Amino acid sequence: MLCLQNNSNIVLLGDSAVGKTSLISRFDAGLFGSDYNPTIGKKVTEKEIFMDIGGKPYQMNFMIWDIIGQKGYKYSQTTSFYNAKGAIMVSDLTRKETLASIMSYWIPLVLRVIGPVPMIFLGNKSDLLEEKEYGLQEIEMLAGSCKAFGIGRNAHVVSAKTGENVEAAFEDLAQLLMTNHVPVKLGVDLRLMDKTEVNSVKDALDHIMADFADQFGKMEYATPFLQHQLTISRVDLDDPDRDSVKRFIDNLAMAEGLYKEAFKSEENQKKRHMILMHVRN
Ligand SMILES: Nc1nc2c(ncn2[C@@H]2O[C@H](COP(=O)(O)OP(=O)(O)OP(=O)(O)O)[C@@H](O)[C@H]2O)c(=O)[nH]1
Ligand SMILES: [Mg+2]
Repeated sequence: MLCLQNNSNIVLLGDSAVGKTSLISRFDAGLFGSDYNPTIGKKVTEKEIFMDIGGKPYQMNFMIWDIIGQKGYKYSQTTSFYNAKGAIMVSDLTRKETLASIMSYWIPLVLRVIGPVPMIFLGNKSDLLEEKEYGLQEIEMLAGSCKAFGIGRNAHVVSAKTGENVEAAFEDLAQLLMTNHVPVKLGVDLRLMDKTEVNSVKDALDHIMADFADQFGKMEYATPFLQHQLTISRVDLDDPDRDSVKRFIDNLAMAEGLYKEAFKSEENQKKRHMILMHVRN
């Protein structure tokens, strides 16, 4: 029988360590690891699912984007997901503040960058029963305020560790994407976004990474370079200090020197040090 196909880019968003990468790995490969390696830049996973909607077979081809989760890296985040068709908002059931930041940080960012696309809301780590700080009811309340972005089931309690509800959650998003009209983009000019909001060392680092990725072509290609340079410069993404970001700028310039003309990498280096000099803390 003929199968209707749909291709969709989707993005997982939520604070650091809520389990975005783990959910993708569970969904894609059925695997779970207890080590924590923060995601930097952007990684893409392709996965298709087959569904039956109203008696008709559907195939959904997902391109799943996993991006930097640290709050404050708005510019890098923005360049990573600006043409996503849907979003999975992940919070950690053992940390209530991660649910609050879906409302205060992640939804506003999505609305500003891509507009009101279908979203689903997951509370992850349901296996940690003893440490739970909230449950499905609170997630449903939050999801309820976003019903306008797609009608259907859009809240789940999940576990990347046990696999509970993980597949069902992705299927719900697929269903929302297939049955709801995706509104047109807001048309935000990403290059102009937040250029004036560089107030801290973290903001400066965010802009420097986004600028590097912008010149490199795409965030996903730039990711391995950025990751390596951040590691050798000993930058702590949660709380970057000025000296480590200076090392990062110099190391980036050295790396860029390998494939760019010398004057261009020097110009970049100067520009990036200037950005850092202009922030106070
Ligand atoms: N018990 C339990 N631990 C989990 C679960 N999901 C993720 N973890 C653990 O939580 C930690 C963070 O998981 P990640 O998947 O790396 O989190 P993330 O949201 O991708 O983090 P960033 O990339 O920094 O934004 C890791 O140590 C995981 O093993 C879960 O369902 N149950
Ligand atoms: Mg991650």
